[in-house]
Amino acid sequence: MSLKTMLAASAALTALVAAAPSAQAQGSLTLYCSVQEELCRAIVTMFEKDTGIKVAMTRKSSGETYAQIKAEASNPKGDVWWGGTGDPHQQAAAEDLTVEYKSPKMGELYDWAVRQWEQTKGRTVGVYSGALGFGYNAKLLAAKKLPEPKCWADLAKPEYKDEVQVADPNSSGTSYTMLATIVQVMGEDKGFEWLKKLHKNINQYTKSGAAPAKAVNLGETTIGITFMHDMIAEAQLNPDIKTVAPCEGTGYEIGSMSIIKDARNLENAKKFYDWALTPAPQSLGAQNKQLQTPSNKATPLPKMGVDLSTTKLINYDFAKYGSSAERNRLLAKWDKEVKSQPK
Ligand code: S7P
Repeated sequence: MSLKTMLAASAALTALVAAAPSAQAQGSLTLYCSVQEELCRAIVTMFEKDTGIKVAMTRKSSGETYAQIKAEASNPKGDVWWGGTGDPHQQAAAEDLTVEYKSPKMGELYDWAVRQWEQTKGRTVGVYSGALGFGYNAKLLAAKKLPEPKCWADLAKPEYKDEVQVADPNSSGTSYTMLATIVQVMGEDKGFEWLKKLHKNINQYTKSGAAPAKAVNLGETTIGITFMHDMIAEAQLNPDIKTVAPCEGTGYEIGSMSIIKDARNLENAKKFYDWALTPAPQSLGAQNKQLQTPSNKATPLPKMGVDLSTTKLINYDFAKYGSSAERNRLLAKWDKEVKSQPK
């Protein structure tokens, strides 16, 4: 190779390196992610590619992530908490575990996402929403000669003994949404009576909220209580799965995002926050069979997702059920009066 060719090649290489975002130069970000693993990974890959910022990601359920951030409060290790139900994000905001931030992207979001931000004085913002429901494996139901459940009330009937699966509300945001929904639909006394009867029908309290949908698909349980979008995702793989919007009406989540207080990589946390509110990353849900409704108005709605405008939703009181006092009280009551009871 001649000297001229070598110099030209070296100049081209220098230009290429300067143009590509370098992970080294852009620094890093520690992300706590509370949706399903596939979507967490897809988010990380796209963000690293778009920005050159290297991401260390941990996936945990919503309640678990909240507990981790609280436990790490004197020495925070995470920068951003992305996804997971809104209630524990609200609790983290109320307990000063997360910080206020106003993204320039706020104007592009649906009102429900902005309301989440306003209610927490700027400490958490809506990234998607989704309605709670349940689903069943129609083949198993028919084989067991069981009637089709249509309402929350049905799930507590004795004929469904050991046929229902739901997550533990301490670890799972999905299941806490169920607990808060039932209390709002039935009133607290009747709601806890229902939860005690349901307890007799539960074959397993899982750690993760979406696990019962996978178990319905595999035939490990006849009925599973999850967000409807998680059940629909499994129904795409197994046509025997039927998804139900409960007849009494149902609660819903504002899946949220927060910046952790004393984040070590605050500037990169803000970059991630702004980026995560744009349509390209918000479209990754639909591409990864995660069918929540994204919060940026310009993001296409997932084709198979739940139309929230036609679903019978309750007027979920996010301020009350996301408050520390109420969430702690309800979980402690559920542990004492429901989970610890014999079946
Ligand atoms: O699978 C997506 C999703 O349903 O999971 C999130 C959930 O909080 C994480 O699971 P846990 O119930 O185990 O906390 C929801 O926010 C999201 O829609």
